[in-house]
Amino acid sequence: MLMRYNEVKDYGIAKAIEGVFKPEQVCLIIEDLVTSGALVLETAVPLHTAGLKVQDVVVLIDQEQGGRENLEENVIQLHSLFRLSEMVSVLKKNGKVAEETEGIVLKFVEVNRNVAAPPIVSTNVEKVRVKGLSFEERAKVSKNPTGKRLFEVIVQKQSNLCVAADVGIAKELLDIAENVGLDICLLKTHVDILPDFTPDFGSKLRSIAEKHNFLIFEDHKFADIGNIGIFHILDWADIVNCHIIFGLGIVDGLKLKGLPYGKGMLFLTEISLAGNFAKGDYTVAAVRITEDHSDFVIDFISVNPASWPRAPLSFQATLGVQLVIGNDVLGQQYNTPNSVIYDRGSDIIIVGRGIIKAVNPAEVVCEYRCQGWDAYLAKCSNSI
Ligand code: S5P
Repeated sequence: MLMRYNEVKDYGIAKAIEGVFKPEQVCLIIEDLVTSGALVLETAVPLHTAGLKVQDVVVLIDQEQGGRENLEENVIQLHSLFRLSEMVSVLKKNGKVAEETEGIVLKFVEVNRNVAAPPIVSTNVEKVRVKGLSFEERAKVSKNPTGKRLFEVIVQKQSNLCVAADVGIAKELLDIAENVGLDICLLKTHVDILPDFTPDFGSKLRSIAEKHNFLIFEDHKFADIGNIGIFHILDWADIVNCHIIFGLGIVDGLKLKGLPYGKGMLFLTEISLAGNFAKGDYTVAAVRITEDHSDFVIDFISVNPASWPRAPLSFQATLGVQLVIGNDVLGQQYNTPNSVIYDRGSDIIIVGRGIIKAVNPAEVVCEYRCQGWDAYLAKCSNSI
């Protein structure tokens, strides 16, 4: 009998799984109910990582919201004692629930039957290797023009490094862009932290981007319905991002304004800061949106790509990267370029303070770039 914990704590057993087992043993998952299957998949990942074989799950009730199909897609068979629709009909037949209740439940089942396949969302995953597509292949299949360009730039420059230029003033940002530009494929900006922003900032940054052949990603984290605001971001940024805490209107709004100019979006699906809420249903909904807007959404900003069943096909950019594993006082959780790209299957590393706070950013940027690219090459040659 094994227990799986939702979080790995730094006290107690400090492990995701508790119990006695040997690698290669078959492990049966037991749950009370299954809806979309996300929770079962979340449980399966650390078991699988620990070397156990997970092929079946037994549940009391199948709520018929796509769980059976989603689990099958991940080679796990669902065995349920009852299906929700059958159960409510038996209860109704025996006078235990009213006809109206039966109607509500059956309607619920019908409406939710096709819940999209969830990603496995787990922060406990450490080493699940994912081979993934090469950037050349991604450039061929990308439906968004900026996405295509980004992949081409990555190949041309042999760099899957994005620098997060979180600096205090615009002049400093332009200096960083100039210093690291040759080694990066993407520069991430936070324009609203620049007190000396002037309307010519965008054109200055664009000319550096064109000189050094990198793209610009404004990390504005849009949320409210598509108002681009005073920074004229779409004039100079190639890529923007958003989250959907306020609903889906923001994606349509940004797409309406950005897609005619060929702009793209990276969607915030997981967050690297401790205690964040971008998990579970949020991440499932975010994945569904990217599928519905693949002409605009280049793909995801994520933390644990290896824990997603579709990781090999989706493109992921991951934050929280430094040359050593650790945390900062604000809850940032750092992993190394190799662990992010090779172990977790991400595609691009986004590095902030590891580079911009270094004594010599121009030197350190080469180290990150080499480590990121070597990990990518190793991932591509890894036959899984
Ligand atoms: O999940 C996230 C999402 C973002 S956009 N975690 C993050 O850290 N970020 C941003 O990435 C954060 O706002 C910062 O700009 C950068 C990470 O910087 P670093 O200095 O911790 O590498």
